[in-house]
Amino acid sequence: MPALETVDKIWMDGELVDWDDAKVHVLSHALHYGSGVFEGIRCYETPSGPAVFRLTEHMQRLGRSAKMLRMDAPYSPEQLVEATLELIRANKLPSCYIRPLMMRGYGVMGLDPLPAPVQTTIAVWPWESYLGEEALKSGVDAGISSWRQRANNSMPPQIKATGNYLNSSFARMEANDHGYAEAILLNEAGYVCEGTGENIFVVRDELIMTPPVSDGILDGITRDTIVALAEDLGMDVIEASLTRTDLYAADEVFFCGTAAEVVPIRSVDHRAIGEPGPVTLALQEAYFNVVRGRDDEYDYWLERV
Ligand code: PPE
Repeated sequence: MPALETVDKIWMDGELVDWDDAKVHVLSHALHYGSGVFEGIRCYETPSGPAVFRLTEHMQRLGRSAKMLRMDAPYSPEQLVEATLELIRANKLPSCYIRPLMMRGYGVMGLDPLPAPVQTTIAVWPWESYLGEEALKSGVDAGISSWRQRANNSMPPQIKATGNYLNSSFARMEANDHGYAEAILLNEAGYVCEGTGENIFVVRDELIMTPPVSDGILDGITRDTIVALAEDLGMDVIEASLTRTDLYAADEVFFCGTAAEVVPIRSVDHRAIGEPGPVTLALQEAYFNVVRGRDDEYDYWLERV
């Protein structure tokens, strides 16, 4: 695992600070109690310069996550969009991953987060596809986790809260131990939810299926993009609760997410799915065309730096 590739500046509450100076206190509330919300966004090189994919929608989701934690967001989505574009310009990056974070900071301890101040940061860095370039081409082996997905009434999966990801980390460590590239989490009822950092799609008999948000998943922006692109390509997409058997019996299965992009799954629990299939490859190509500014129809999803 390569170390993080550093850049010049990080945005902290309205200031651009040097990368090495972007620090918080060890008694920051979020470090102890997971009281933070975040986003993952990507900026791609396009023929008309760097552009951020669905930036406003990511910042709106951050606002919804903050609301769930009863954080009064100190910055509006529009202000965070501007801050992000300014930061990418300042770091002179042609493409990058973007990580906004809104967290309960330093000042009080104890479980009630409300008295703790809210701190907002945005960091950017060059980040290759999360599961690797080879994964995009050849697919990955995935395994169903023995850990269950966080539940709607304990740690709502629909929001991107930092504390939620302890659950993802349990599953990811176990998957690595078993030789899988990624885990697939089921909810307590046994239905398929998602990967540790990706949504999931299943293809069988030319029908594309993905779990509904109510089964306990993040309402992914890449997921939404894939649904739109599939419909454009004349493919049928439905939301359906899926069992592990639906995964084993699938013609194709793939993950999608901002960091991971669109990744074919070639086996689940040692049951072969096969080489990346035609639907996955068509959607992967369509996705890269959109994010890289090669599809005019979706130009409105690109926010230019
Ligand atoms: N589910 C989870 C649990 C998740 O974390 C992500 C994003 C998705 C689905 C896909 O959502 P979207 O990016 O809106 O399509 N995970 C982010 C963080 C990954 C990480 O490991 O860090 C991401 O992809 O940026």
